[in-house]
Amino acid sequence: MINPAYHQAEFLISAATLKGLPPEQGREVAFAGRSNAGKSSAINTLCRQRALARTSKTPGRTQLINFFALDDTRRLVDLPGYGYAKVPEAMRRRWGQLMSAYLAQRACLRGLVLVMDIRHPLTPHDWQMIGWAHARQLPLHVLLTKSDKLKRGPMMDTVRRVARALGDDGVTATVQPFSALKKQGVEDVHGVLDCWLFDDTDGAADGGG
Ligand SMILES: Nc1nc2c(ncn2[C@@H]2O[C@H](COP(=O)(O)OP(=O)(O)O)[C@@H](O)[C@H]2O)c(=O)[nH]1
Ligand SMILES: [Mg+2]
Repeated sequence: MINPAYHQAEFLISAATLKGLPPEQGREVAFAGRSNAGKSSAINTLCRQRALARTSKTPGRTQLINFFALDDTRRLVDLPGYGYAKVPEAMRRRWGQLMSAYLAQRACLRGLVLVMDIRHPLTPHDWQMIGWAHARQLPLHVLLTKSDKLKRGPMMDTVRRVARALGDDGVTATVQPFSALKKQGVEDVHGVLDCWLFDDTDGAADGGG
């Protein structure tokens, strides 16, 4: 059973700078990935909404952090995409500063979902995101999306290969195939998100004081 909160997700705010972030209350989970990897499609699929996070065929235009509220205390965050060749150097630098600061400083951030096209995993920018998450021991879950593009054998080979590459690098992460198109792997992601956003059994304070 999928938590109905996802279905009720609503756009909250877009932030272009750290100053524009919503207050540090409750919990949030961020989605990162290169432009066109399928991040917005994944968020829409997970929330069972068609156009919550806009999906686009012309990537690289926006550098906004988009917040979606599940309820008063829980948010999904669509981070600006990266790796788009035509982005000017100054914009790329600005992206790096914004991402590294957000990932390092955002205390209510409970986990990072890294979305990678299963046909093009682990680009240098992906490793950068992984490094920033690892630096603060932020839980990491990898979605190898567009899994509908591969047959089952190559799909599972890629899942194992990515998991091994992360492990070899000393990174703790869970890895799964996902398809927004075929709705594959949706329940697995929800299991992870529920744990990060809704689970109270770890005794972690929820900013309630
Ligand atoms: N075949 C397939 N295409 C997908 C999937 N997810 C996203 N796409 C397509 O990939 C393109 C980029 O998706 P989008 O969600 O906008 O990527 P974003 O830039 O990471 O937010 C769009 O044309 C989507 O329709 C998927 O699971 N399977
Ligand atoms: Mg997007």
